[in-house]
Amino acid sequence: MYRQPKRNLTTLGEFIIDKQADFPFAKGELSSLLSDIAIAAKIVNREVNKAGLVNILGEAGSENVQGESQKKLDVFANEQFLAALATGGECAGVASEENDEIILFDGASSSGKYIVAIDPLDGSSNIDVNVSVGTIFSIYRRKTKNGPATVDDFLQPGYDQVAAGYVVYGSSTMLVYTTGNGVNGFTLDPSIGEFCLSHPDMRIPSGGNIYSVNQGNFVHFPEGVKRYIKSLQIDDKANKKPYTLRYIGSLVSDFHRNLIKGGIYIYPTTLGSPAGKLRLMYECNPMAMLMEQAGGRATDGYRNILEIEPTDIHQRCPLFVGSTQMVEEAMDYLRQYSDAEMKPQYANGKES
Ligand code: AHM
Repeated sequence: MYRQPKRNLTTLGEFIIDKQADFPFAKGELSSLLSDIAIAAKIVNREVNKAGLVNILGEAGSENVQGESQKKLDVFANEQFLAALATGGECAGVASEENDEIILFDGASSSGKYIVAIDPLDGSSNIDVNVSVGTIFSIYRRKTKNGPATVDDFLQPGYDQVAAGYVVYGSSTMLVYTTGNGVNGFTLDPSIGEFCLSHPDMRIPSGGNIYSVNQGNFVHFPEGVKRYIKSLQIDDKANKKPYTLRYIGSLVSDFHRNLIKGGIYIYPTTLGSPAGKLRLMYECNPMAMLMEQAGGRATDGYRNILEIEPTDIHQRCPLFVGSTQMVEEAMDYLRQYSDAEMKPQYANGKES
């Protein structure tokens, strides 16, 4: 008789199918969508890994919607994710950092149940110096039932996300995702070409001693943020201060480290960017869902990120995300020291 050998390895594909069994009426569309994203991520990973070897570095000669020059890998990553989602049939359209307007798919995909917001290659200024970059994605059930999706299908608050995740192309490549039932991390084993479960049920420590912020902008920060940062730098051994500053400038990498070790990532409003720098729909919302699912917090300094009603697919938003105690302490400083003008300027739904 065949004796099945003990196998400790769970691939992402097996895990997704296994989880789908928890929902007897699920038709497997979300599972397929996640698998499509994972396949595109492997292709992007292959190119990121050889970025120094082939002639793929440098400007692609075009500008993205934010007026930033695009690197070739941004363009490549965008194309890969769009192609994977367009052919999968479950996704009706995509809002991408690289495209001014939403992209709507035709054929069978036009009636797909889901829409995706994505930053195909976040932190792309780090590519040509061999520093980790990432992909961030957010999945919603579309609101309209028939016909092509509309912009309104995309403008849903973060609490309506059905899944969110990121891929970090780092010293090893990981895909971390949630469908609202905890956070699980998978490391790509290049020898078999599979993401394998390596970080089950990820939980962020409630406190930490790492803070991540672009301190070069300190002079332009709200008073509350300045005072909070100063409070982390005092000599106070009993409270493990001064804390450690770690800032890669690649949201996915900074987030990933803080998720594992405990810490806070801050990108506040600044004098020059009164609504912050990061994008609500494909940077802040997915990270906020992941962080809440891992037991942490994500706010704009005053309110929960996931409650914000978006009015524009490329809307900006300040971000305070990480260990609950740290985020709440930062919010206390903002409430105490920052006057109303420094609140993010989209209170009436409009970014200024
Ligand atoms: P990008 O989409 O142009 O890559 O910008 C997003 C990145 C984040 O990954 C990172 O946390 C932040 O911008 C860094 O900004 P700064 O250079 O202003 O500190």
